Amino acid sequence: MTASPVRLVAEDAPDQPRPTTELTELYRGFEQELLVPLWTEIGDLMPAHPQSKAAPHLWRWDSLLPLARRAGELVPVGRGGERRAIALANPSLGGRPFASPTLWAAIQYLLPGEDAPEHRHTQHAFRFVVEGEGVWTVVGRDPVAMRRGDFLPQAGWNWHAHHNATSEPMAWIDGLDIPFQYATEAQFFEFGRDEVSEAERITPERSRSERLWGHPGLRPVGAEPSPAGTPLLAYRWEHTDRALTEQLELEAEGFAGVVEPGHAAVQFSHPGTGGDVLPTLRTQMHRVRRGAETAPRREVGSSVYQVFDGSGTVTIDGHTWTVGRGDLFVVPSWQSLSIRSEAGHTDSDSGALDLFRFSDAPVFEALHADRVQVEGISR
Ligand code: GTQ
Ligand code: FE2
Repeated sequence: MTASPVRLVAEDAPDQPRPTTELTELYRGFEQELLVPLWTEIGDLMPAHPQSKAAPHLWRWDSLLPLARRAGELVPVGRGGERRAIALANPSLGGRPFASPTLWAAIQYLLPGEDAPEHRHTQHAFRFVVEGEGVWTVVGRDPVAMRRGDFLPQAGWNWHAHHNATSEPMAWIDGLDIPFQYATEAQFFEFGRDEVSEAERITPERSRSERLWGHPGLRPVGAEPSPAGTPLLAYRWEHTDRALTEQLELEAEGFAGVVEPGHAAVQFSHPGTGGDVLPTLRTQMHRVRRGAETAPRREVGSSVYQVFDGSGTVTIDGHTWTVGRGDLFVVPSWQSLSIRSEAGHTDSDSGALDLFRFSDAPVFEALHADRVQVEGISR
């Protein structure tokens, strides 16, 4: 890992005159008038490449889940706190509940019969389910079932609530752009109704959004979705899994389509625009064939990954961790990541390492600030 830049005391900045009484007085003058010269700050402000304040870090599902369960026993869910969500706090971000400078990642837990009350906010959000089922997330009064492998986006400013309609507790992960909107001071929030009617606490197999928008390559004529967020509220595992399986099959048959040898990936997309599902968040599912390893790659912007299935090792800027189902890790801006799929227990037929990924890439692309480097090749 590269050392973080040192903030220089004025006299130690490069090419500075010897300290004199006059110079000391000059700096005192700057301080009194609330002025800071560039030459003492430039290493931190304008580094040669991004020097993330965040650290790479791994959170183990086996540690998170028992704590979420315990929170289920001890902490009620209701108005005010709104959600029993426990956020990953990057060890280098001062204890703030930020996985990276832009990304929020949390484990949320809901007991049988519980309701997380209705609210809306400008922060864009999604749910991803690594295990279990039984919760319906109700977005714009459309109840959407959540099951293992499903990805459920929910664009900012939509009313939403969650209810557990079964006899089992359920945990899942939330991803939001909370730190990004915190930094840019762009947030709005509103409480919804305190109680929803019994008629709304229904548990349909298919949501209205899926019935309208969930048909591959077919868009309903006459529906005008907002380009700011996908109208499709659930991306089901059976489709994601099949897409990845068929990419790798095609590779084995000698046809193109994979990211790199042994590595297939799909991006969740807005069915009306083909762009990202959410304005600030990019979401993907990756599958690395057993025994394969991805080329070290660095990107502007940060990512959080959750292992969905399989096992292996991940190396982020020289730190290597072994990973298994449910484990979450963060890749800070411009730190290189490579993933190696290794033999281990899997439930799936593929025996591969499956990873869900979310990142802040759309922000950087919108600003033309995106850059990628793969094994020394710049793009
Ligand atoms: O489920 O609505 O993890 O509003 C953080 C903020 C989840 C949610 C979080 C939220 C939610
Ligand atoms: Fe919310």
